[in-house]
Amino acid sequence: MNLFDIDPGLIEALRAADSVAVLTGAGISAESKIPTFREAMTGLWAKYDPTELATPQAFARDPKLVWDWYQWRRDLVADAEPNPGHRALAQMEKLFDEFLLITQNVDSLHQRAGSTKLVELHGNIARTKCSQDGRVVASWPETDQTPPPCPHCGALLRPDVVWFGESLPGHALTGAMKAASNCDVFFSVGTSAVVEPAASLIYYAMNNRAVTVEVNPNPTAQANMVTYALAGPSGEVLPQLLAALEAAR
Ligand code: BV8
Repeated sequence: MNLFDIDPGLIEALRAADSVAVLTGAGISAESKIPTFREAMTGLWAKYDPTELATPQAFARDPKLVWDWYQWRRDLVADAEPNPGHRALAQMEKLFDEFLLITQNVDSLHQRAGSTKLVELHGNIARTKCSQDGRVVASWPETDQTPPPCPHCGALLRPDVVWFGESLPGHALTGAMKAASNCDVFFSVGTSAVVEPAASLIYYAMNNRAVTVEVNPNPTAQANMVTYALAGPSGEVLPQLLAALEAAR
């Protein structure tokens, strides 16, 4: 993907924009060597379907299996570094009066890249909470029990992420919907745009007549309705977009 591939119309729209919203999915962390959600099931986990494993039912049925899966993913995330795509978005937030990064990812890589104007729609794998009262637990006594018991009430601890069938954090979803409804340019980066309600945020932007942009090496079902479909890896496309924007300012 070369600089000239980025349509001057998109640069013009960004130059004129007061408000930008960006939705990201697992694809933006692919170049940080974190497998995307559907690829995540490699090796030991190849025989499980993530949409089956990331559920309250799976945790009730086999809490150790689910806890161990998240431990495996925590280790993947701990070894990962933000990539140029994460860093470009951290820069982009400084260029607009209003900017919100809406991530479906639970890997903290946006925060580690320096993004501050951010909502996490699906929680964060680094946080652990009590499965009974939802209270976040920062530490617990050493135990050979897996999952460990909550130090406050003894119920099982679980990752502080949103499982399928669970509601999203109200403040995060409200903030995301507001940003999508009011933005001049909406980006959908590294997401297969399948999981709801995140996948519907683009419609709020379109209803507000925003310019919409997809960044994905594999066009999604939404590719034929966006204003610009940038078919490339976000770790290359976003830095080039940022360079073109800064050159035009
Ligand atoms: C809910 C945390 C209300 C856990 C995750 C309509 C309305 C409401 C709900 C539903 C609905 N229809 C269906 C539902 C139910 C369900 C749902 O959406 N099901 C799907 C399977 C159809 N939704 C829910 O349950 C949500 N809750 O709506 O609450 C409610 C309450 C009670 C009862 C009913 C409803 C909760 C959903 C949240 C689930 N939790 N994560 C964890 O991580 O373990 S979802 C998880 O999967 C991720 O967070 C992410 O959201 C999703 C994976 O999607 P992507 O991020 O897009 O990743 P994917 O691998 O799919 O795609 C990667 C993309 O990157 C690809 O396109 C690829 O081409 C691209 N790519 C690859 N390399 C690169 C790249 N792009 C750029 N650069 C690269 N280098």
